[in-house]
Amino acid sequence: MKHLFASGHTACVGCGEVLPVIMVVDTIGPNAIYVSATGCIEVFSSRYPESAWEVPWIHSLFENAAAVASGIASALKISGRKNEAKVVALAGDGGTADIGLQALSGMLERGDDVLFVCFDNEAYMNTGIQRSGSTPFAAATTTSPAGKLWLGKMQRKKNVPAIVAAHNVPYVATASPGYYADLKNKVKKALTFEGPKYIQILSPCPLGWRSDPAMSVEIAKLAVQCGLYPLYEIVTRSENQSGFRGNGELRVTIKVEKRKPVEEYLKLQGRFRHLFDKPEGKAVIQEIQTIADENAEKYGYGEVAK
Ligand SMILES: Cc1ncc(C[n+]2csc(CCOP(=O)(O)OP(=O)(O)O)c2C)c(N)n1
Ligand SMILES: [Mg+2]
Repeated sequence: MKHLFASGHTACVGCGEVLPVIMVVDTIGPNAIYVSATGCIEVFSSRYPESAWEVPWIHSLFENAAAVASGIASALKISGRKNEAKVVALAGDGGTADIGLQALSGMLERGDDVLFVCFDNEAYMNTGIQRSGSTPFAAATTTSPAGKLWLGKMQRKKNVPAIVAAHNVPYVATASPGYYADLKNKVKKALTFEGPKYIQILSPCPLGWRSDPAMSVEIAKLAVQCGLYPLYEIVTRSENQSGFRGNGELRVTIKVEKRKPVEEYLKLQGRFRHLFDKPEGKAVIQEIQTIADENAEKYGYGEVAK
């Protein structure tokens, strides 16, 4: 099969971000126009004078992928060509949760016909692993280091899917490259709705997470299985092309009956190593377990398997 995102790109070995990019692009097919915010995706796909994109693609700024995508959607609408191409915005977690949040909120509130996909590698990776609003609690980054005063990031991860859902848009989902069928279903389903759609995909980064490049898919699975990255969708009361109408409730798509302890996920990543090396780390791991336990209660996941 010929991929619409071609080989020869410059993503790192084991990159857990290029993998879901390929999954998303192949699922959507050729009739789409893509907008990439500045970030790893733009950098590894478009080293001048080459491009990995076999479909129309525009690079925007770090902060305005949603605004550029809105403009394209409006242009298609006004020229009577809106059925010819889907408009898809791609951004990292920094370009979504932090600097791009204002443009994203505007796009959502106006109801523009765009699928916005956030590739959540949980830091600003392209510029050297700086913390973002989406970096999880206690992860070490270059701007939330582990040392005498700090044990990694002191704040919890921002819940962007909940912020998006608060705009009452047709479709919101989380996904993981560890669950390809689920990810594909969500992309397909999202595109059956007119208006703004949002999918946030966990994207393991061997460089920034200091993990084994061969383990990216396994880590993407473990995040779900320990309850730290629950997979769900929220369909609002809007109706899709086939007459399907959501009830606005959150639906868990990957159920986890027996949860893994968070240690199993954390210990594979150097960004959490200080929690195992320092005596104070034990209480922090317990705090992370509490976050997973709270998620389990909220999303109906089972107990931790002993
Ligand atoms: C206004 C502005 N500030 C800072 C930058 C530098 N910059 C480019 S990409 C980036 C981080 C991107 O992080 P993220 O959106 O998470 O994508 P990733 O690289 O992790 O895939 C930064 C800080 C910029 N391009 N524009
Ligand atoms: Mg990032």
